[in-house]
Amino acid sequence: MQIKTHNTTPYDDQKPGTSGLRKKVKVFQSPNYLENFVQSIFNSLDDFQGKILVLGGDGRYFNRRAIQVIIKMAAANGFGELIIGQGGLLSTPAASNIIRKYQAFGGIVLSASHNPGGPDEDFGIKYNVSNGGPAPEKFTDTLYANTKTISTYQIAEIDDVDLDVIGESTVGGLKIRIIDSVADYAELMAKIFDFDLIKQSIAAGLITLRFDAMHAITGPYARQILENQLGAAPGSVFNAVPLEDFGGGHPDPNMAHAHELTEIMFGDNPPVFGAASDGDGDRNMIMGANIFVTPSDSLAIMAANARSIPAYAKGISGVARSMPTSQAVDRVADKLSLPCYETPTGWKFFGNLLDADKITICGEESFGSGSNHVREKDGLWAVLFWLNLIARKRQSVADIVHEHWQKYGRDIYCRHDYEAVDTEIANGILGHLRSQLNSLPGKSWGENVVKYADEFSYTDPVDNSVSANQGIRIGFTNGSRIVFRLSGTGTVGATLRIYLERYERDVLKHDQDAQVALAELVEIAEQLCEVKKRTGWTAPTVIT
Ligand code: G16
Repeated sequence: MQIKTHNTTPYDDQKPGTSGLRKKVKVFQSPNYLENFVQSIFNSLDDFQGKILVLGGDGRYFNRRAIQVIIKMAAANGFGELIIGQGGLLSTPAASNIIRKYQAFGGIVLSASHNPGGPDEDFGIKYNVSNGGPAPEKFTDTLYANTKTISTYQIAEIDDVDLDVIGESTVGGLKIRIIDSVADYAELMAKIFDFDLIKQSIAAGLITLRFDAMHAITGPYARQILENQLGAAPGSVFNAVPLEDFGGGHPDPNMAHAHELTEIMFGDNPPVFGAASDGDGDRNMIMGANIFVTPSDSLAIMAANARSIPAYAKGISGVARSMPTSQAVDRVADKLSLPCYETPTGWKFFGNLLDADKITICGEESFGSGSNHVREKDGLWAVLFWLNLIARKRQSVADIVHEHWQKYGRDIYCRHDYEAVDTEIANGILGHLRSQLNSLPGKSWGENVVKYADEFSYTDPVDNSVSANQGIRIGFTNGSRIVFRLSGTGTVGATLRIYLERYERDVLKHDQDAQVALAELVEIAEQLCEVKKRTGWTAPTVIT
C-alpha cells in the first residue's frame, strides 16, 4: 500500500457547530476541503494506530464519495480496521451502537441530519469518540485549531472499496468489514423493549401505525423492525427508501416538513400511532390520532413511565434536558425524586452524565430523545418506547398525554425559528438582548413578571468543564420562560430560535391551542428582541 503525503492550505471556516461540521456540498467539494477536515480529526487523536474506526452516513449526496476518501485516509493514517455500514449507510444511533459494541476507537458519521440533501444542499461530518457519542467540546476545539494550521494530509493509493457487498477484505495492513447496517441495531432494540407484547397488540389490531421515514436513513431500519419483526402491515412504513436528495424534501420530523404524516394523523380514520424520523435517524416526532406530542412532553412522559419498559423496569438513575427544552421533565423528576440536569443544546453534553450513570433518559425540544443504550439521540428508540407504552397501558396517545397533564400540569410550549437571517442582524439582536439583561428583573407585562434574565452557562458536573454563552434565558415568576439562541446547525446566514413556554395547572385549560396560549409571550419576545422590526419579516419561517 503506497501512502502519499499531499501539501494543503487551511480553510478558515471549519469550526464544528452543535453537531459536527455542516456546509453546502459545494463547499465540501472545494479542493482538499474534506481531506483537510478528516486529517485534522486524525491529527487531534492519540494512540489510534491499529485500532477500529466505524464509518457510515445517512446516504445523502456525496456520502459515497466522502467514504472512499476517508477509507484511504484512515488506511494511510494507520487505523487497523474499518467497520462500514453496507452501501455506506448507518443511522447515527446505529453508528453509536456499533462503536460501543465492537469497542471501536471512534467513528466518523457523515450527515447533515435534518438539513436537505443533494448537489446544491448540505453535507456534514462529525467525529464520535469511543463511548459512541459526539466528541466533546474539548476535542472539537482542538480539531478546529488543527484545521487552521494544517499543511499536509496523508492518503493511501488504493482502489475504491465495494461498499455494497457484506464481507471482509484486507488492503495493505487494513482490515475492512462491510456489515449489515440494520442487524446490530435491531438486536439492541429487541433487548430494550417488549417486542412480544408490541407484536401481540399489533396483531390484535390494538395498535395501527404509520411511520414516515422521509426518504431518509430510517427506512430500512423501520421496515425491518416495525413491519418484519413486529408485524405492522406492509406499507405502514412509507417514504422508506433512502434517497440522496430525500426526494427533494426537508427530512426534518416536525409538522411543517412531515406534512404527509400530519395529514394522515389529523385526517379521516387515523391510525393509533404515527411517527417520523429525520435524515440520519436520531430525531423523532410522535403523534397519535388527532394529536401531536411535543418533544418536551414526550421526554417527560417517557421519564414518568420508564418502569413500563423492560430495560428500565428497575428504575432510572436520573434525567436531563437541554436548557431550551420545557420544564415538563423537571416536574416528573421532582415527583419521582430523581436528579434532573439542565445542559446546553447539543447531545454531546449528555455524554458525561450518561457515562457516569447520573442519568438514564435525556432529551431535547429539537425532536431528540434517548437513553443510556447508546450515546446519540435515537429516533426509532423513541418510537418503540411509545409503542411499548401504548401496548402496556392499552390507552390512546391522547389519553396518555392528557393523563400526564392531569397529574403534572401542562407546559405549553413552542419554538419560533427565523431561518437564514443576515448574520449581522442576528448578532445585533443578541447584542440588543444582552444589553437589557441587567435591567429586566422586576419588569412586568401583565401577570408576567421577570424573575431572572441571564446568559446560560454550564459547568459539567463530571469533568467541571465550563460552556458559556449557551443562550439567553428570561424567566418569569409564574414559571413562564422565553429563551433566545442562534442555531449551531444551519448552513446559510444565522437562524434565530425563540423558545416559548407557559405552565398551565388548570385541567380545564389543557386543551388550548399552543399558539393562542403563548400569544402574549410571543409579543413580549418581539418587544425584547425586535426580530420582526430588524428583519422586516412578519412571521417566523418555521413554528414547531
Ligand atoms: C443537533 C444536536 C442537538 C441539537 C440540534 C439543534 O441535532 O445534536 O443536540 O438540539 O442539533 O441544534 P441547533 O438549535 O443549534 O440548530 P441534529 O439532529 O441536527 O444532529
